Amino acid sequence: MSKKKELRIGLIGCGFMGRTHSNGYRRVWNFFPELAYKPVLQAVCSRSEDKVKAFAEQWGYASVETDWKKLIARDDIDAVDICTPNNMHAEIAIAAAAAGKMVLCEKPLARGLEESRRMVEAVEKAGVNNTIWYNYRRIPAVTLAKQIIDAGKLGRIFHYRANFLQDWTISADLPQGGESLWRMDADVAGSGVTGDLLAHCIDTAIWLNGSIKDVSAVTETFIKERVHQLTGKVEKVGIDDACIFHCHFENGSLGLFESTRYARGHKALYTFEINGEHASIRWDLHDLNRLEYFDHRDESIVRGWRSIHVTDGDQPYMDKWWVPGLSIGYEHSFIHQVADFLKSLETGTPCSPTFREAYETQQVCQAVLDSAASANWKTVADQ
Ligand code: SOE
Repeated sequence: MSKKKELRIGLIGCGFMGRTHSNGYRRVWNFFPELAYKPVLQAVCSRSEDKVKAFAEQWGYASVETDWKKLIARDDIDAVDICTPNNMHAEIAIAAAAAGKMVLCEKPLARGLEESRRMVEAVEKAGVNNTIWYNYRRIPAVTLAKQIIDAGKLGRIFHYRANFLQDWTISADLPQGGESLWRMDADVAGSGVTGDLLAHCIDTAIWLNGSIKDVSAVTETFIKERVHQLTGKVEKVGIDDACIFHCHFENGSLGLFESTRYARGHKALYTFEINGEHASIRWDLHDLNRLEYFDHRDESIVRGWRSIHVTDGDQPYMDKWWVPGLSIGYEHSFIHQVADFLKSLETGTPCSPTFREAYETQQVCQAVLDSAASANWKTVADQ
């Protein structure tokens, strides 16, 4: 008989992110057996009864709901996990917090700052545990980058560069809106690549290199009108298809960020490079177990970029997996996030990024969008 404490999960939304999170809940206790808490897949909710029943069967949820308000009202749910489109995050999170549930919410926190503020207030007022799924922090090579920077190995940091490139919206025939293409609909998503992709880059950047002070951005919407799936009419496209911004970090370094859904050949290429006084590091999602490191203090005859295959038990999270030399994948970052959330319940420390921490990413996103709209520099703290 298990002595673990149960954390009964109520998942809302069963799309792509519902799958990644469910996989995390299912696998965590096989690989993190020391944790005191064990997730229990108590209920899943989606408006379509057929869809939610099939999802529950596939992933092992004990029950289904078709109305998220009913799921939140249940007294056999401890934590609500929000995997809906962005326009539902605020309403669900605020109601869940008011009902005393812990809240885990898929990124970005919300569509904009007003919703984000209300969400932070709600979880803090209710005193419930909360976190946002910025999963890339928990890829071992990225976590190792954090350890290297915090150990001071790079020295003073001069440059932070990040890209997130995709190519899935190039066709002018692609409609906007509706269930599968809500990321193309500004009313539902809040923004385009800024909130969807750059938000990841900004979260990682703040975590690795500290706060961003001010930004100057340009955005472009290459295809101005598209058929809307819900209305059947040709409607103006409100999202940013591409966004480039540069910035000052509070530590004095310069940042350069680019994201687009129009980079033919790139499906999900997230990369970053950081250049410091003594050393540089770079990382690439397509080779996610590798961290590249250059240290100028190495003896000159062997100086060069080191390719660190992050699979050793001494490296972050890797003592939990196979044996040194064997790689893990994208899905493991979500398993690590579940493990860290469960650990945070045991230790009583917040699971980063909390809603409040993710609010700073929202402020940067807003400054970026405002800067692009006004063709002016924007100060993040003014948002
Ligand atoms: C968009 O295509 C997307 O799925 C994002 O919504 C995710 O957050 C990102 O990790 C991968 O790309």
